[in-house]
Amino acid sequence: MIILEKNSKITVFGGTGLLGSAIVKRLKAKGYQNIDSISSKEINLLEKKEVEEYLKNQQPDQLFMVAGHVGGIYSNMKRGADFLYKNTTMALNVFESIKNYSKNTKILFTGSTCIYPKENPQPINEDRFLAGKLEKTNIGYAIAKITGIIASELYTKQYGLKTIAVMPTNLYGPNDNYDLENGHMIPGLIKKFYDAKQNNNTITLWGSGKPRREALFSEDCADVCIYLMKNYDGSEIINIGTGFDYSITEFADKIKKVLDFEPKIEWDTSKPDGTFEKRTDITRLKKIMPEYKPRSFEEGLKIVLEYDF
Ligand code: GFB
Repeated sequence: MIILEKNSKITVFGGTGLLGSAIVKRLKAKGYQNIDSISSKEINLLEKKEVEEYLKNQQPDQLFMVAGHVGGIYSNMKRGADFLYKNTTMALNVFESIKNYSKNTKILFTGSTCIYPKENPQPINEDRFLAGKLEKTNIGYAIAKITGIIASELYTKQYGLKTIAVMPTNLYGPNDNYDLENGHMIPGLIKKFYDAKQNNNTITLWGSGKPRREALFSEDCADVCIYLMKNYDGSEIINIGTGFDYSITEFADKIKKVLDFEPKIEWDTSKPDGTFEKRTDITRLKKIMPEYKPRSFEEGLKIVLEYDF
């Protein structure tokens, strides 16, 4: 096992994103001092030469590979080819470059719960990986993440790389993307309700309101990633979810309560519902990290409102 020490040389690819910035913040809070947070402006992970150069020179002890081209359901649907190409290329560039230039680096690769089939017994356990047909709205992203997971497995088997792969559920938190068209549902709802409260507007939400989602606070996910980097070396993928989910309508009700504002809501049913439900089974994670206890949505929401609004 490679030990994550306080003076370990740690790189975070995607360090300015939602999860990456949370990992950097939590690493610093835990006393890690030697952290290199890399954004796409510094190193373009689509350019293999840039990735190789960085790894050849830096040789980090640990690498959190949390960079990605991400977005909500609408953006995934409209630009599926970009999601496929960019996420696949970034993942493969990183694994191949690590193999060639920095073999002692331990990598944590983040997949996503959208790698699981569209239909599943709930909650979804990790054995559902590759067990059925995928949801169409985000198939490009899902296939790219599946490629990354398989790369993690095969590069370990063939070249002895030190990799672990985790599957975070839907995340939200400080520093989220509040773009109403391209962002995810949780930040989208928060922004719509917040703006409507300022202007006393009607709100338009998408779909039927019936699909169910988990919502994991980014810093809770970051704590798990750091814990697993330190304590887990297994080859099995691990869900990072909450174990509890709500319908979109229930999320809207919760945001209403916290903001103390009751707007008129219209539903745009021309927009897709996507996967109906994807509650994660977190038994495997709890066995490794018994103290894991994700915070409630209301608690996380209050922090986001303070930080981002
Ligand atoms: O977070 P989200 O965009 O993506 O949530 P997924 C989509 C669900 O929320 C659909 C409903 O049922 C939408 O109809 N929804 C309601 C809204 N109002 C809104 C709104 O204002 N904005 C948005 N965005 N949705 C993502 C994948 O899927 O899951 C990602 O697209 C990733 O690639 C992530 O895998 C974990 O949850 O459907």
